[in-house]
Amino acid sequence: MAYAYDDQNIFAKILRGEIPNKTVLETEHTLAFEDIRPQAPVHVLVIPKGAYVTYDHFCEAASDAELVDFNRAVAAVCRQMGVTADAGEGCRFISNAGEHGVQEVPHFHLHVLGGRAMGRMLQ
Ligand code: IU
Repeated sequence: MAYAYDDQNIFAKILRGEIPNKTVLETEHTLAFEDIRPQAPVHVLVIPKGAYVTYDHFCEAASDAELVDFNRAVAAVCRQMGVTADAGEGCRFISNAGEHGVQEVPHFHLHVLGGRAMGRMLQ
């Protein structure tokens, strides 16, 4: 099996500029924007500009430049939003994948959630 990317998904449309977004940060290979249904005071989605479906797909298929750019962008978003665990109160990173992960949008995205205590997820 190989990942098939649906270029009609909503984040592909955002990346093509067909749908507006509230951009938090943009780099060569990465876009970060506010989630439209925020689950916390800080709820930013960080996405690669490339056509990747899930986190593992991104890790498998992206170039080193894309991987580094994405991860540095995540760190920059956390700094910018004040949710690092050193200067701020920390945050939660989530990425849903596929059916069991209950992924709604089939373009890889990392949720950065902060600004409130998240509660324990794993027991
Ligand atoms: P998920 O990880 O695929 O389950 O989450 C998709 C997220 O994308 C979810 O938090 C939505 O609120 C968010 N979102 C958005 O920010 N803009 C949109 O146009 C749509 C979904 I559709």
